Amino acid sequence: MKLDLAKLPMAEAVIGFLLVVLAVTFVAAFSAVDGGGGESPSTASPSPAATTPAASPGGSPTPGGGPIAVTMGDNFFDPKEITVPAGATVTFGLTNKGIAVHNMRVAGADNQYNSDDDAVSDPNLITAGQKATLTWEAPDAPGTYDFQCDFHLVDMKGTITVQ
Ligand SMILES: [Cu+2]
Repeated sequence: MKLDLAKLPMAEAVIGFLLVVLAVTFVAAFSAVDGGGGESPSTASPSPAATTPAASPGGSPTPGGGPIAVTMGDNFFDPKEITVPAGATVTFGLTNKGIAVHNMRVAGADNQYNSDDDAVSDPNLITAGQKATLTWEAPDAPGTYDFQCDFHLVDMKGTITVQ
């Protein structure tokens, strides 16, 4: 009996305390929504997906402008047909959106691979998700010049039209 008498007021105190906490929490939550107090960090607008101005999309050649965006997939280039002005120094902005390792090699003015005038992406091995660049001096002579991925010779190739 003594235990019960001792416990009962304790239980009441605990329940009362919890009710007070509950009430305070409710009032605080309500006032936060209503008043929008400066202390509340939840009102700060979370914008994790802020629009980051990436390299100009579209992949359209921009003579004399920024890099020409070329996407690498498994196993293809997009675009695979590119047109640049004769004699121009063009930079390709490469992005490997595939899983496999890729690269880009442009046959030079002789349109032969692995001769001295090839242009190769930097870095030469572009892993999944990685970006790279390739700067190429377009020949003065109009024509069509081949490019390829050294790792996927059969199906990963394209042409650059110099005009
Ligand atoms: Cu490849």
